[in-house]
Amino acid sequence: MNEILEKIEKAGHIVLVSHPAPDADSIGSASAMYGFLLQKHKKVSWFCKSDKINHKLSFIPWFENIRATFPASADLAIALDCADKKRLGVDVKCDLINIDHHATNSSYGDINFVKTNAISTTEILHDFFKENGLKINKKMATALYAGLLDDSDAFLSDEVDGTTFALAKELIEHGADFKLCNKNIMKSVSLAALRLKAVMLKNMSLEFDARVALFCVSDEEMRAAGAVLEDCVAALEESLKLIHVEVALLLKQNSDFTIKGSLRSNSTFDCAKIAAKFGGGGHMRRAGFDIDSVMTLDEIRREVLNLIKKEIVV
Ligand SMILES: [Mn+2]
Repeated sequence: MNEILEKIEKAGHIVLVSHPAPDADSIGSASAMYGFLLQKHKKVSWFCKSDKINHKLSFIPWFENIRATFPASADLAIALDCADKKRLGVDVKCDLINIDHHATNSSYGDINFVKTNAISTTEILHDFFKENGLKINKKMATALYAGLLDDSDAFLSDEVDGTTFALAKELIEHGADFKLCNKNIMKSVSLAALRLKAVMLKNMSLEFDARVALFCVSDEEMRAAGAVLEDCVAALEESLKLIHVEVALLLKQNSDFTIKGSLRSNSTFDCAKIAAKFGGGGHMRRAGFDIDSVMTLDEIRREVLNLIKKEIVV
């Protein structure tokens, strides 16, 4: 039997882990696994260290079961879409299975099921269910589709090819409610997100002959808009549509004055390489990092821009 299925079989209480400030892929993959474990009549919990999870994702099955406290009685944890141990948001003491598609994944699990060529973690899970002859019900299919839709940038990203559409077709045949996913993930926006976008676009600066778009967002601006990190990312990604822009950088101040950095690119510029210099990670075209040093936002801005300058091909 597959070693992951063997671990699941033996476990008494399984906890699924989505990363803090989760996206549709981390929630979707955990949700699909949740559905599978319910079918197997397993005791299952779902942990995510975030006090405010993007409400847009609440349509994903079993979302209401997410908890911010890690259950002490769990004897097996399964991390979904978490590139490194820090992303778990908790020091996991029990057995740990790491299922992910990030190129920077540090193989931190007891079992590591990492496929960096997968477009989403939900693609890995779909293949896992399929190859092991496991039933994908409608709810699981919808959850898997949500991750695929979001991580493929609504089938617009460069990694998309025929297999992506074939996967979408298969999930729809399993009953995935793709219209519900479209409506919630692609076609809905909160008032907070719109208000924050206005502030961000107004304050955006263009660097290096307009090849880099830079956003600095203070905690005060976040609170005034009532926005969450994902709202910043939407405006960040939009700036890549500007004709000369290749790299977009966001430096967001957290309430404890630490800084969250997010990078996006639409060229061969390697975001993960820059993020790694600050202990972060991700993919070539999207990466992130956290800085909790005593540096000010201004100092961090200068340092990151210097690194970008060195990497950007002239
Ligand atoms: Mn992902």
